[in-house]
Amino acid sequence: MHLYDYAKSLVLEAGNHLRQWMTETLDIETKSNPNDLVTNVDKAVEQFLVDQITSTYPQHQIIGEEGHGHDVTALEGVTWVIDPIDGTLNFVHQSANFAISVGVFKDGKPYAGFVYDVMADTLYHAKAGFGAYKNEQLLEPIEDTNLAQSIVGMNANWLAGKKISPVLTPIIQDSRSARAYGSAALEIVHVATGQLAAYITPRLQPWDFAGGMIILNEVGGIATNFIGKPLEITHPDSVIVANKAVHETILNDYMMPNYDFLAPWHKNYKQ
Ligand code: 2AM
Ligand code: CA
Repeated sequence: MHLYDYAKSLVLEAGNHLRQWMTETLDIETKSNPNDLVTNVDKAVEQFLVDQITSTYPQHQIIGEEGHGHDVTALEGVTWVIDPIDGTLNFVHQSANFAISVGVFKDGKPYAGFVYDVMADTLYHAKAGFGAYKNEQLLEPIEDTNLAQSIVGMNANWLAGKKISPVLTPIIQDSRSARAYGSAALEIVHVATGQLAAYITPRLQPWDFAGGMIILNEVGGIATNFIGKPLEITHPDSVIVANKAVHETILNDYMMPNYDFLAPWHKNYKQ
């Protein structure tokens, strides 16, 4: 079977298991802090994906949120970047609004992206160079907007007294309104469908953005960090994803004037 078709079937199969497993016992643990949760289902979905991929393609590399391949630096061959549940807090508190996110890279270059909104049964998918789809529907290229007429995705926690709020608050003030969905992968595909004009967040891991970024590329969306550098799957980064015009406005008018504050912000990302 073709790698793209294999990956697409695998993501859907993982979603089927997930819907079944979430009806069984849920064990919740904390990770880095009391609000950073992981469940037995996150771990089981990642293990399922890893077991399937390694038995089919033993030579492929896998980077996964729940422990696989965090030390991967060389990107020769095929690399899968997996988040078994993006939006774990939504999974735990809402039993909805979370996604399985998978990005597949060949020699470090985007090959295919999948973001599966499991409870809505909506699969966003793209093979690089062949367009992006929401289920069977081809997505149109996204249109430019003005920030003043744009809805911007941003998690309100970043605005609530955090050091970076002086940089981010003016963007929200100058936009039409802000929204927060709680799953970076879903917010990125909402930019790809045009439902959001931008999604901005000061820190994401590669598995949060890898799948969505490949889908976004296919509809002409732009993804960089806060100082205009491309996102890479070997390290975490700040993220601006947006249509071309809004991306340019956010980067040039709001981020670059704060360059001296923002450049050191990224230093401790490469640990
Ligand atoms: P998660 O659910 O897999 O943890 C919430 O705003 C979004 O940001 C989710 O996609 C969440 O992923 C991600 N996220 C939350 N805290 C994060 C952190 N400290 N670093 C990177 N990503 C984070
Ligand atoms: Ca995640």
